[in-house]
Amino acid sequence: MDHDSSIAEKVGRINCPRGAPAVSCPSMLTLINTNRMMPPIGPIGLEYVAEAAQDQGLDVDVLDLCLCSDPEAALAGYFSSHAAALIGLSFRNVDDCFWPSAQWFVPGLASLVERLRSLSDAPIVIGGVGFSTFARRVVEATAADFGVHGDGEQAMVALYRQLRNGRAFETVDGLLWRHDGQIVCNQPAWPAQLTIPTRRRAVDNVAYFARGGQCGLETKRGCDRRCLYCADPLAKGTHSRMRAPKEVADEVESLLAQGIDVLHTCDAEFNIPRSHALAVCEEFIRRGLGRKVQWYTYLAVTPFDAELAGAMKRAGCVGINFTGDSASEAMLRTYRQPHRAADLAQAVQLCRDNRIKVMIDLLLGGPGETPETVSTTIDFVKKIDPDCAGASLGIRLYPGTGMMEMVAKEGPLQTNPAIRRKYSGPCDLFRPTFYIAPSLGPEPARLVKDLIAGDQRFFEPTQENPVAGATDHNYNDNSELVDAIAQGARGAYWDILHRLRSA
Ligand code: B12
Ligand code: SF4
Repeated sequence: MDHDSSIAEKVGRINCPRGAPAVSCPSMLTLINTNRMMPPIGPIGLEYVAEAAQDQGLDVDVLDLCLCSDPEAALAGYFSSHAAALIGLSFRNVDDCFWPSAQWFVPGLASLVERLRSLSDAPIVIGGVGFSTFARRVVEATAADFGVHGDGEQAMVALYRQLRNGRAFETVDGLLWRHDGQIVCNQPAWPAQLTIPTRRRAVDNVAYFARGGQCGLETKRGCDRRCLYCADPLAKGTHSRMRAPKEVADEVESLLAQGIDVLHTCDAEFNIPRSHALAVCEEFIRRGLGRKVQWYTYLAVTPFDAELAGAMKRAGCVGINFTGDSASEAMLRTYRQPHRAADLAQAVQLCRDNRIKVMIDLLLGGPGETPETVSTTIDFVKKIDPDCAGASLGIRLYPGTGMMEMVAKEGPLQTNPAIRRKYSGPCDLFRPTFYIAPSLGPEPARLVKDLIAGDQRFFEPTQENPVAGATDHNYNDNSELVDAIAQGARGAYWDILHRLRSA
């Protein structure tokens, strides 16, 4: 379906008086989805922000560049007839975190900001999970007026109001703003209890379901663990912040009412904490949602037990992607994972017992990884027999993580043989920069492939010089997935790829 046939199709008007000419709304908050990766993932963060702003009485337009075949024409068309008071851009992915693809999206965002300056005088604010990982750097690189680190629902409304009246920007949680030529960064608030609108009408979720094969929803934000490499606690908060199970179930019903019945959670890990995961499942079961919806989720390997697995199955869970990382005792300790290889085996068995499909995400090549530890992991995973295992090779380095403290002890980044990157000049973590333990040799992907030895349950790492036609589990512009979804496939991408391979 081509959504470019008329501007009205690309712009979700969610709070303008019916029939009023658009230019009569100079108070408009215009929110733009900048993520055009295919298959398309709905901009759920932007949607929550839009509906929260609407609930606070703001006039909101959502301009979704992902659903346009010609974004430039969509932008020009929109701003020729609409006057925005404030423009908000969502920036989900700074890069694709996938070595050796290593695609960086900041230059595209900077060009978009520049183009918007030529179309509108409205101030520009950027937010999103990718944004929050590198907030100051993104504001600097794009010359945006503002940024929001962390939750956007309250911050966006607060910024909008301060722009209209008062300009007390220091009162807006998580705001980045300019003062006397400096960028000032307010602390994010990380509210303990999350209350988010549940309507899910601000973006065209039906189109996302048709083209993306599933839609997201969140049950919680943040994470209280500190896995060595992970930036989630920095971007989303250092504690789990929960939504009421009733609210989550209401949202599932809103999506079901639109014909969307395959979902993917957007929590860091659904089972942290376990009690909340169970409470969400119980609410789904109480409402009979388990018979109407199928959902996939990310889970930490522990806590996971028969009671939780059974409740998840009855609540509609059909697939779990475990943050397995490794099955080598040494590597699990290095990654600061609380689980052990035996927990992985039990997790797979519990999924089998409950007929839940199971994927294990591996993270190969971290500090101290050797051919022997990789071999231990791959052999163990083969033995415990999940449906799929993602053999990711190369760890994306983020400032502020334990990984960076560890890597710093190895000496300067610039001369560290473990660093892999596709750009020249000084090492800069803002750009896609990866770590692969040098002891895996000059061709680490080859080594991992040889150990996998053609086992179809594994998604192999991409080689540094990929051969034409090679397929992988990078979801960045993955035409295999795009085609399968167009032909009706639904589900988590690993499950769709697995089904394609097994066909
Ligand atoms: C679930 C998930 C997936 C699922 C998505 C399922 C679905 N239907 O949504 C799947 C598996 C498909 C997936 C795929 C990918 N993902 Co992913 N994913 C996530 C995860 C766990 C949740 C994202 C999410 O929706 N969060 C919930 C929403 C509500 O939060 P939010 O977007 O942050 O929005 C809030 C704020 O940021 C802010 N906000 C958002 N927009 C705006 C705009 C304005 C103006 C303002 C003021 C505020 C604001 O307000 C919102 C509400 O408070 C995140 C990690 C995380 N914990 O967030 C990774 C994450 C976003 N993914 C990531 C990556 C790299 C990818 C892939 C590129 C991987 C790949 N190579 O295949 C693809 C990209 C797919 C695509 N088309 O974009 C990275 C991005 C890191 C980076 N360097 O930028 C993350 C951060 C994980 C990580 N740490 O590595 N992903
Ligand atoms: S990898 Fe998962 S459990 Fe570990 S810190 Fe990140 S989100 Fe939390």
